Amino acid sequence: ATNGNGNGNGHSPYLEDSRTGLGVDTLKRAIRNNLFYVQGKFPEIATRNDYYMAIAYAVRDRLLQRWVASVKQYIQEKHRVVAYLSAEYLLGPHLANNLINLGIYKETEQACKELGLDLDWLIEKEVEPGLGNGGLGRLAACYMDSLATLEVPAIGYGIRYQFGIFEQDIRDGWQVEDTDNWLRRGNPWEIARRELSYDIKFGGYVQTYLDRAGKLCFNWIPELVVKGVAYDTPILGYKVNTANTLRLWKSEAPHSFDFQSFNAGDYNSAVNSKIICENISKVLYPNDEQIEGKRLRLQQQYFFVSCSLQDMIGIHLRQGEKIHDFHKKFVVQLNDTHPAIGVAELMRLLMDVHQLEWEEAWDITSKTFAYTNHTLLPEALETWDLQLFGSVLPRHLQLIYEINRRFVDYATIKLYGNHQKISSLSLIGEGPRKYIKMANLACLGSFAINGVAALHSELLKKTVLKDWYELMPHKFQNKTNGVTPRRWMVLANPELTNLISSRIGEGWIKNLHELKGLEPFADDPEFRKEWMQVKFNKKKALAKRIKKRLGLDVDPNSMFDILVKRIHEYKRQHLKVLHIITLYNQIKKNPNMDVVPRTFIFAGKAAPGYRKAKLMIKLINSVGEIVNNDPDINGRIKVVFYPNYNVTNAQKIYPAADVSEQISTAGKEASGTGNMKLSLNGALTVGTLDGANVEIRECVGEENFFLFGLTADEVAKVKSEGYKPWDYYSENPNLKEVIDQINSGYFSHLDSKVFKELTDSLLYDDQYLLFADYQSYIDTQAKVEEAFKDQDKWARMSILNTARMGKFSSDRSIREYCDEIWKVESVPVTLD
Ligand code: GPK
Repeated sequence: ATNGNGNGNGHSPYLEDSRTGLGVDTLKRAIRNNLFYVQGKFPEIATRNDYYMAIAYAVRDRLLQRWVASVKQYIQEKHRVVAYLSAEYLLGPHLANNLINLGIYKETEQACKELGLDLDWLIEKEVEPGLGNGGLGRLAACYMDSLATLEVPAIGYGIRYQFGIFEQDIRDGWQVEDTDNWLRRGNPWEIARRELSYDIKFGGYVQTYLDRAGKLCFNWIPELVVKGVAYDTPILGYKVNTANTLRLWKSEAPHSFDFQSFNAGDYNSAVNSKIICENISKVLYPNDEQIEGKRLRLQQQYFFVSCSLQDMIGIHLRQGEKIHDFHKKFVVQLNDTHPAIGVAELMRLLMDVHQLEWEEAWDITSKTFAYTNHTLLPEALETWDLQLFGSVLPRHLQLIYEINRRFVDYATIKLYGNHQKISSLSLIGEGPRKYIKMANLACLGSFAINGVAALHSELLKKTVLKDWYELMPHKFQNKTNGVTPRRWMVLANPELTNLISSRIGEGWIKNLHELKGLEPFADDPEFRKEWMQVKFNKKKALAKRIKKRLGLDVDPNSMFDILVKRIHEYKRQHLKVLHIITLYNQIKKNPNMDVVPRTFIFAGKAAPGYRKAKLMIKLINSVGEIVNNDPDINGRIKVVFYPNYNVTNAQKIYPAADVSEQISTAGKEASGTGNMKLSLNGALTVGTLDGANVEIRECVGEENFFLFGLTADEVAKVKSEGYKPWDYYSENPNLKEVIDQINSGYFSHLDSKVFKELTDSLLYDDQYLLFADYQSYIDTQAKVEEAFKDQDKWARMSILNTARMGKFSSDRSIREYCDEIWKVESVPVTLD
């Protein structure tokens, strides 16, 4: 059998030389050369990292050939380009992915073998760039992969954080954070473009004056100037020659830095200012769906957006084009509101730097941007204190006032004195303190606005963006998220990839709809056997990791029931805990009962300042401690919290899942993408009708999906009628027992206070309706258990489930963005 790793590539012919050749011998020579000439080592003294670097540089040479060809062609042929602006890119390790996309995994494995090296062993230790928090950042990474694979000219712009998402450790059941020093051993995948840099201003004030022609001009005198330097990483498509650019900005002190204080002998303050400059790209904010209204965060956003827009304008003008046509060259996608300041910044650049008049500048700006919303949670909608905003970006505050003045004039006529609506649409919020509403800036400044799953896009129109929808319905679209099958199948699960390809060929890797061809094999007993054997092997491999990392024995024959994602109340990891305790109590009361052995696996990070989320982690571990060591349970149920959930670990977890838990309160999860990766890898979903779960269920069939809980409409209704969690508690003896047990200190060495904050918030508030969904969840889990008893039937369901996941490729999502928002076309790249 072949898999997607083999070199069945359709590359155009090229010269085979030592820096570009894809054959085993050439690769071997390249690795040896790099060890000597790049690392300065010979085999006797080379470390694992030296070898990793030697291979990485060999691969990079091959990427560069395609990258240079792509850039050359884009410049010569002046294609329209997508600029994806995102504060986060959760890329995951590069090496294996690049080998797969180059089509030389097998060859490299062989070359390593002949050199006495184990490629998998080298890949294992690669540090991943964790430049994102969760779904939003990972989506950006999947989209970069699909853009390149679909041969669409694109640049991803972002921040080169020196420290990415923190590393999570668990001590005494609590999350402990450690810094992510991902660059400490160097990064072979990036190229620093020292010559590509821009000055970014902060603070100060704005001078107003009349020029000789009597025109009103604005001169921003900053308090601080920072230099942004480009660091480029090539992003290669799957078995194509297209290699796009991910351009991340690093902040530095400008060259001429604070010469005055230096000359005046104030060396300390000169050094201090240098540190202030470097601080801007120092660290990723570890909050997911919770805003942090800090000055530095606003500075980060403006920093990368200004660098990026100046870069785009530079590219455009260097091609000999006119500034007036900027929107024809670039379409700029805003990944959430984090880069929304771009609307005001492009106005500034067009007017203050390129001398356009307001009307034309606004015309260009509002034809350039499109905005993706990723959440309905009100606490995630970005606002900036107006005073703070003005002190960081005084010129932009003026521009936003003027944008708003013109808009409110328009709205006042359109909405005929509906003051409430007008004030809700205003870019500026009133109250004890005024604030800037970034979502409103994004909506007004964009020609398209989209949600990330069908339900989410509908709810946007009915709730948080209702007024915008009514005023500008033509802007609203849906683009259901997707995930790249290259990383999440070919790379993470080569065994399943091989099995699938052995029956339907490899076409599905680029056209996921072809998975449909697997459907008939659900009736083939031999195929079912092989399918379950792959799953079993992946479970065994994960069990081994769990043993190694946590010293815990888990049985690969048990059901692997998996809940992995950021820890958040709305995602309801604690509902899963209520289920586990319920099951535990059942067994305790009836130790001989016939129970399907289950391993509950959790993983995910909590924002360091999010107390309840951290308490949820502690609860999971505390329950695990009791359950895992109770002789009455005798290993039949196990609870695992796998530390430091990241892309690397996710790649090991998804393929081992029997059950995928997608249990958010309906209406709260915008889409979810872990749901897609798990299902694609053959896990059956237990889920609410939330986010993309709705569409997954439609595709895989309701008979292959374990549905529970209130719908989004029902949630809204229950809340509006005055939800009383206490009633559910007092009327449901099992639920009451579970809550009382947690409160008694049963899981916390008789300390009854540890979880009080959590249980109180459930008993007296329960914003996310755990109690309302509890019984339905328990009943559904009983059905899961019944279904799992019939392994042959389970295999059939699992195969059909995967076979029907074709819609959820990020290739499909990106195709839709290209056709319906960006209006860009594929440009096949040829190597010369
Ligand atoms: C949404 F608003 C945010 C955010 O700040 N971070 C983040 O990861 C997620 N998201 C949603 O929660 C997911 O439902 C969604 O699949 C993902 O963004 C990508 O759209």
